Amino acid sequence: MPSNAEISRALETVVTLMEIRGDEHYRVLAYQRAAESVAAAGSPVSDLDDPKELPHVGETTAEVIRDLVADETPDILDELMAEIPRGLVEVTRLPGVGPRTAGRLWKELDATSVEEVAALDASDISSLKGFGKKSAEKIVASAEKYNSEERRLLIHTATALGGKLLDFVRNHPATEKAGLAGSLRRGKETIGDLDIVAASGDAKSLADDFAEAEFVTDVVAHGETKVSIVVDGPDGDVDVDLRIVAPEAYGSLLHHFTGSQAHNIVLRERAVKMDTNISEYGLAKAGEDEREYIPAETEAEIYEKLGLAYIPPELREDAGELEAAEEGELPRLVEVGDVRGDLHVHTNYSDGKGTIESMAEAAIELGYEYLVFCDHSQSLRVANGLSPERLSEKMVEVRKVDEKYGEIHLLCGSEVDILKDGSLDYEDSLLEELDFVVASIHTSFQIGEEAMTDRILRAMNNEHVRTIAHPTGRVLNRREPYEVNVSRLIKEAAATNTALELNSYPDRLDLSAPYVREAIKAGVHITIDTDAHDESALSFMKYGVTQARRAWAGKGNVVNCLPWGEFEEFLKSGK
Ligand code: DGT
Ligand code: CA
Ligand code: CA
Ligand code: ZN
Repeated sequence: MPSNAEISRALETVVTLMEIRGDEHYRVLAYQRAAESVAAAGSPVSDLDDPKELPHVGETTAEVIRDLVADETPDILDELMAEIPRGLVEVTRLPGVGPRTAGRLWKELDATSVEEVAALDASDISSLKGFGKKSAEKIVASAEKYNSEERRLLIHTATALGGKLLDFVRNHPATEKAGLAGSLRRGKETIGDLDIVAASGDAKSLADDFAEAEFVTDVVAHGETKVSIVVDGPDGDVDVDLRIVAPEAYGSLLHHFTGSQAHNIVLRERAVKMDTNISEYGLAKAGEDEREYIPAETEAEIYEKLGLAYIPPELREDAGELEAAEEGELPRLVEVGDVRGDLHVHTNYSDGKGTIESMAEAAIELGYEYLVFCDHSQSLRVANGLSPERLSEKMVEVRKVDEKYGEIHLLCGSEVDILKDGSLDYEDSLLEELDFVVASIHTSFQIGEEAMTDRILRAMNNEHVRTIAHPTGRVLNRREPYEVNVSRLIKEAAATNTALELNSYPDRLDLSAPYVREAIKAGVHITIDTDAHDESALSFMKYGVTQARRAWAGKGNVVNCLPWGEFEEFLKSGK
């Protein structure tokens, strides 16, 4: 049965498509109001006898809602989708282009996709009624930028695809050892191409079979020790490189193709000072030729020979790791197993799919000691944000369900919207009753850097706000961060004893690792949260932990690595 949030989103899609088509305002408004009514409804719309019981829902929109509840595509949506070129929805995502503008670019200039908008002359657009020269130039420029942006794989996609290909290599009879290398092994938030390394005594048979595997859509290069192929990813072509060496040189190969290139360069420079050459074949005394290289079977040997502690892949970015490894000052990095709870998850009270029970049981499976439910607040109606009354009801229910489970402590919090002026979406008296408050921004993104920074600083100064969720609002491959001065946020977080979130959702990973590192240096604690909207998303924690590792974080920097007793103390003692 579709949730209210899903029904509301479908109605919003109708609104967008009608606007692209140029329908009359009053007709569009009916769907807009219905979408809002569904989002604001206190109980599942699918339980109603008649959707017309909802405010602002008349016979036409009620019919559409009935179809949606029955999981059928409403006629109006079929009709709109048949009529409107698919690429136009993407056009509406360009900054400064709403659905009505997208519709006019289509009807008056025949542009039906971002590519085609990028190919327009700004003067064609400004010749249309109602467009200025500046806004026309902005539209073309943002379409050009949108296109030229290299689409990189999200870590979740790369991990799944990389895992599948690695399984093939590992299961091949000629393979002795194999692993993922490159940016995926370093845990970068997005991945350009996949790199796999393997050790084998019969490289040719592995190379030949890999090049002919069923997942290959194109072979770019096929040698005895190197194969480059293309596979079909969820969003298009993905390049994959496989390199094969004899088992005794596996460490050298793995190290070389893990990179980063910048790390390899500074390591090579250090080796040269020690009269040593380093390459993908191994180490050699300066002046010797390639055949004299002594291969390394493990990466640890390489660092050891160069007088360094082992450097974990996440730190190999030429960001001070060599100095720290030399001084024995590398941090002990946080691990997934250090995490004791998740402080920001949703339920079907707002826009989540799970219930309090189902999310609790999934958290118990992960061995957590505590779980904090943070549904959306009242003004975020598209996400079915909770009215104060529903939040109070939910508090009662969380406490009741908590009694049922001895294995875990269930807490009731909220993801409270930070309104445009920096005030919060609930009264202080209500926030005070909650166990934990996450504050974040979901609306009014374009208010300028100074206003946005001040807005978040004001929220940090509320005594109940314990962490700021996804502090820059970026959505990878889709939305730039809003303009905000992160260094000022970090300073104020330190001054007000507010934590900053590292959101583990694969398309957020926000704060990004360099900022998390800056925050840690300033003494700010971070919360690594999944923002899960269903049970399976609780497993995204690993992606947040990987980014925290890239930020040199130890478990002492992470609030939700505290064991329950200390976390309880953290809650009680306030800011
Ligand atoms: P990506 O694929 O853009 O996300 O980033 P990486 O780091 O996986 O880069 P990639 O796939 O070009 O190369 C994998 C590793 O190979 C890289 O981290 C360092 C190593 N490497 C060795 N020689 C070179 C070289 O000449 N150029 C580059 N780019 N990498 C090299
Ligand atoms: Ca790569
Ligand atoms: Ca590569
Ligand atoms: Zn959230």
